[in-house]
Amino acid sequence: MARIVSVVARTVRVPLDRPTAFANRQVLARDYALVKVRTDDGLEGIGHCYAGNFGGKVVTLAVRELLAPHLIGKESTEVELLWKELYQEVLLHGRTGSVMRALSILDIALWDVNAQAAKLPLYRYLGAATRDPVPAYGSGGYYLEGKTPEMLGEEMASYLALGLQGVKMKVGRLDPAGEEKRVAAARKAIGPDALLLLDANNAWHDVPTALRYCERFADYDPYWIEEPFSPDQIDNHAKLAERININVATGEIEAGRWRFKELLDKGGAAILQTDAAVCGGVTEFKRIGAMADCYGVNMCPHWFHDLHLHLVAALPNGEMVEYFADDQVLNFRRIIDRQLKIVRGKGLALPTDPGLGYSFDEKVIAKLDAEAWA
Ligand code: SMN
Ligand code: MG
Repeated sequence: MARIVSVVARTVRVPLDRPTAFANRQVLARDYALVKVRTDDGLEGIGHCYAGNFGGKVVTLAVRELLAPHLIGKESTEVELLWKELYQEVLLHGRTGSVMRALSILDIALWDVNAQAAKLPLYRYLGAATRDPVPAYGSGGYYLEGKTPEMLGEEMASYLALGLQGVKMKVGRLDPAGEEKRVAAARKAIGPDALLLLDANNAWHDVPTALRYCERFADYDPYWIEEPFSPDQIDNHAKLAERININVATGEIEAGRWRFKELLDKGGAAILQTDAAVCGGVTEFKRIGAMADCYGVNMCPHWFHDLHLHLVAALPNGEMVEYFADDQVLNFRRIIDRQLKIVRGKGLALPTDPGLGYSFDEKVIAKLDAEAWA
């Protein structure tokens, strides 16, 4: 039993070395909102989320103004109760988006501090569903000036060479013929058997357009097509899923178990990519994961491999982690003090340190901006 004695937050902006792009957005810098929750037994849990090119301060403000005051003096192990109370606070302000991200990262920090108190790595504290390394795919395949399909193919092959279980690339920025060339080059480079995943990042608005792309992609045997439409277009997801022989995966910017239930009820996703830092924290991720299992749907959470490794390893329907091999796309890697290890051909090694098993690298963070913890 431990009481929460302090909650602090700050925003950190990490510019990309080389601005990059996916279907219909450019990435120039990444804003991260960070929190630290301290308890009276001297332990500190952390939480973090991504907030786009410039949105970090919106999340940080929601933590500071709306949610943190509510946690002070509360018992940290009452995660379900605290979630319910924080959810009451977010109702007026955002059941998805920045305010839900604020709730999510506080919830993550509570799970981190509680697992530390139990002296268990988070996945064990959650009830370990495996003893083995966690399968992971190498994620990338972004659009860069001058990047040819052959160069994309080399990038994809390099992830397999690390000993990962599959690869993911972006699609949806070029016309269907241009995209087919990219997908063909990726398949050629990785061989016939490796998992190839395609991420459209909400590229399309209507089913006929999505079909024009997906029918071409089908020849290259992709395992999934990710986020073909905006998350609000649940019916479109379901209609597309009925028409193609590629699994539809989505969920990285969706929040709350109710919307995931609607998505599953309508047949809009064969794989969920729920992100604990977006959907409502570890508490909500567990609920969504258990519900998805009833629909025969596995969890392949969205990025932050350091966090999501624990959740994939803790759920019976946890399938794969999205892994970023360097600090270019997931430049969050630069601001923490530990990196995961790959067990060749098997996946990511399970961590042994208590809690999440990593902390923020304060020295690096201090150099990135002038904002203080508050
Ligand atoms: C993605 C989007 C935003 C931040 C990181 C990664 C991408 C993915 O959609 O699925 O990797
Ligand atoms: Mg994605």
